[in-house]
Amino acid sequence: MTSPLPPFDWDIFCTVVDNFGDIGVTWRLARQLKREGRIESRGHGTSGEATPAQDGDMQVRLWVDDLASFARICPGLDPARDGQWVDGIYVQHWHERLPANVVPANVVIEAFACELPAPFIERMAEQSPPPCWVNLEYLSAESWVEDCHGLASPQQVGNKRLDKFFFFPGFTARTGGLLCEQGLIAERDRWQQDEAGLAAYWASLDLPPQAEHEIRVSLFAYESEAIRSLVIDWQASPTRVTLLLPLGRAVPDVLRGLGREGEAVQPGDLLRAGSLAVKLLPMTDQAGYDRLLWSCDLNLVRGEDSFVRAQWAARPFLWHIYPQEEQAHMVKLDGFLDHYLADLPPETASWLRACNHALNQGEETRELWAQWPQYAARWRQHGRDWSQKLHRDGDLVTRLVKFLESRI
Ligand code: TRH
Repeated sequence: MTSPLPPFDWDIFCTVVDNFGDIGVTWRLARQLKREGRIESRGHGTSGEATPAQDGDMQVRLWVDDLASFARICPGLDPARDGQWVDGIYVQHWHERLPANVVPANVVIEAFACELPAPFIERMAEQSPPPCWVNLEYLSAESWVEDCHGLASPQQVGNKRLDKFFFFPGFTARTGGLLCEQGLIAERDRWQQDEAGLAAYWASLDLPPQAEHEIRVSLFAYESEAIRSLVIDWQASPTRVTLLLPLGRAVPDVLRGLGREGEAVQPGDLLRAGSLAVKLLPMTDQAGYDRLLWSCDLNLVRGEDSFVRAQWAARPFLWHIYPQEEQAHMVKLDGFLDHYLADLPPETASWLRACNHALNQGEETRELWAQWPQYAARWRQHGRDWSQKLHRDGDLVTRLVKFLESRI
């Protein structure tokens, strides 16, 4: 017999548009809300019996339309099941038919403007009081975000009016901030200071400890000619470079740079050419990916969630932004760089901007990479300063809870 479901505190709806970002963000959000998402003025909290929630934890249900993609970053998930508990979160496969007698949670989040099912909205309107309804938007550093963050959009449902609130992640105090779990920064610091632990980590990937002057780079990006170009530069580098490469869309460009176009590769393979060693990695869960970012000297990241995690890694990173029509993404990239580079000397800032542009526009990197030794130390320090600055105004879940408390 299956156990009855508890009343839920949070419902999160996610459609997987493509890749792993939509599910990456919502899965991370779900787990953080479970631990840190208590809203003081409301909540049925922990009344469920046969559920894995621990005392004080919130009950969170995550609705996902594509469980196969989700399973790539969550090995514990069974894509064949309609409903299941994973890490204390109830994961519900979201398809056309809603489960019978579904009761909406106190707070309902639609991620990235995915449309909630009409019957579910009707159930929301039947609740008294109705749930808080939040649309969690994509992350952008553009200035208009501050004006739109927190706005309500009235929705007529039958004869009831429900407000839907727009919640924008962002980089300033007047936005919703960035996802960052409590304790993450301390855990990162411990990891980065633990030399024996780092050596054990590299050994677990079949790699020796990092040599003096060796550069370790992780690469999780989209297709780009700049990657082929960097791989050529790294082969000719005066110092050793090790590239950590999770299997994915950037692999063909790396192979072209190595002159091994079209070769079949698999996780665990180690390819050597000149000063460069390329280690192919499997995709891991999100915690494993964090550890990779924390361990490298430079991280090439993409989309939204890996981009944010690279900032919490406090190390140099380049952002391959999700491409949009008519180069709209370049405006967003520059919007971010305006913030990120604001405190750097102009020469360093313009080099860093050029590196990001080169990755995104698929340009030659030889002259830019040649300047790495000149800027690397300053950039590394900047990574730490930037992560501290971002953390100062509070993380997204703290801000979301405060926002909802002020509206209930
Ligand atoms: O995968 P992305 O490119 O995702 C997206 C989506 O395409 C989305 O539609 C788009 O709107 C958005 O980008 C901007 O990049 P992202 O956001 O970095 O997500 C990758 C996730 O995968 C992130 O949560 C980290 C995770 N990951 C792992 O868990 N393990 C791994 O080994 C790796 C490499 C990544």
